Amino acid sequence: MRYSRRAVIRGWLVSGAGLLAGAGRLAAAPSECSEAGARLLALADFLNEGPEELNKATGEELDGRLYTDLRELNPPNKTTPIEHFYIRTRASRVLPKADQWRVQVDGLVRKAGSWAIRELISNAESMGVHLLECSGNNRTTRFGLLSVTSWAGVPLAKLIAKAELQKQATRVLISGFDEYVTASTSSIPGASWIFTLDEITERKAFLAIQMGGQPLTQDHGAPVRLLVPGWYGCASIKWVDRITLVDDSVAATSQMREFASRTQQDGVPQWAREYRPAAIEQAAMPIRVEKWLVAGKIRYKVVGICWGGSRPLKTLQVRFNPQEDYVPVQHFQQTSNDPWTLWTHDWTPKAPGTYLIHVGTKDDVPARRLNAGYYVREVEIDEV
Ligand SMILES: Nc1nc2c(c(=O)[nH]1)N[C@H]1C(S)=C(S)[C@@H](COP(=O)(O)O)O[C@H]1N2
Ligand SMILES: [Mo]
Repeated sequence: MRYSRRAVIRGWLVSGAGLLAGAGRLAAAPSECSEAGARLLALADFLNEGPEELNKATGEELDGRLYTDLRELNPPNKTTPIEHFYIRTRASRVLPKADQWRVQVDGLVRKAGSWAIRELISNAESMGVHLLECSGNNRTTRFGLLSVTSWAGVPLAKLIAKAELQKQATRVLISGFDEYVTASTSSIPGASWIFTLDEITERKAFLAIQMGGQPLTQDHGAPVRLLVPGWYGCASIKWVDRITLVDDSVAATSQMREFASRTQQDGVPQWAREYRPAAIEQAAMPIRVEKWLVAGKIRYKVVGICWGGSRPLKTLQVRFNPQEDYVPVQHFQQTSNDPWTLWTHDWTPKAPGTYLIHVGTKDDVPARRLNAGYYVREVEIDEV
């Protein structure tokens, strides 16, 4: 199928057919089909994924969330609108003011000191487009704890180097402001993570002060947050107020222990040195199933993403229901692992019914969640 804008707009206007759910709320048009007379009829909604409201911040402080509506993602635009970027914890009601904020640098350094926000701003540079995914992202949140945007900030390695490390310094503890008025039902307060100095350099971790071309919002960690590209969000500490150089003898933080199983550790590591990098392994899933009328026939088109991992995939395959065979995803080409890559696949189901869509790869790469069926999504097809 090829695409044109007019067909979609028409398709959008006639939407409302049987399996349509939520499409009317979408601001962005889905992919566009230019075959003569092609018309988008509806979006098939994913089943059994929980009733969460999308693209809207709810709750407060540690229990505050915003789930991104991934169905809106549409090429060539590959980023999440900034007001729809997911939020895993909302700002504290007692967060100190930005003009008094300082980021302290201490521990095993020769020049302990601190940075004011305006000093960080004047050292900020563009940091590129990066994906962030919460390690708790799953079906019950419609996989909406996953977003992409552009970032600006200061490389963490640069700040650390200015403090002049002592010889024993091998790791860095990043801590964020974490005092709240309300008690949480879902999270343990106390946000900090420990990295090796090599991890900081390899991942090009940075202190972000801008996202999507705008100053960070409080919910996203203003006045300053950490971003570790390619790692789960739990390591990207928000409201950073302290950078402490430490050695190999330090214990894992309470935040690291809280997220041990979600970042696929063996048990709950006691020491930072036993903790494996919280890197996102190769992942992929459908984000939208479009129902089209093309030359009098019903056609479906699956739009999806792949992300995570550390080298671009050669193969991506998709299977509809466990009884069917995997087939190669038709329109897939990956050049980089961060941010996500969009793919599409034309699909003609044999009969109405519910289908489990499983995306996988034949490449030999770490992909535990993907291979375990963690990102499988289910759709109902009402006519073929
Ligand atoms: N200080 C602090 N930083 C934090 C958290 C937190 O609760 N407190 N949550 C982490 C988690 S679990 C995730 S997934 C990301 C989410 O960042 P976002 O809300 O800007 O998307 O922030 C991380 N940084
Ligand atoms: Mo998270």
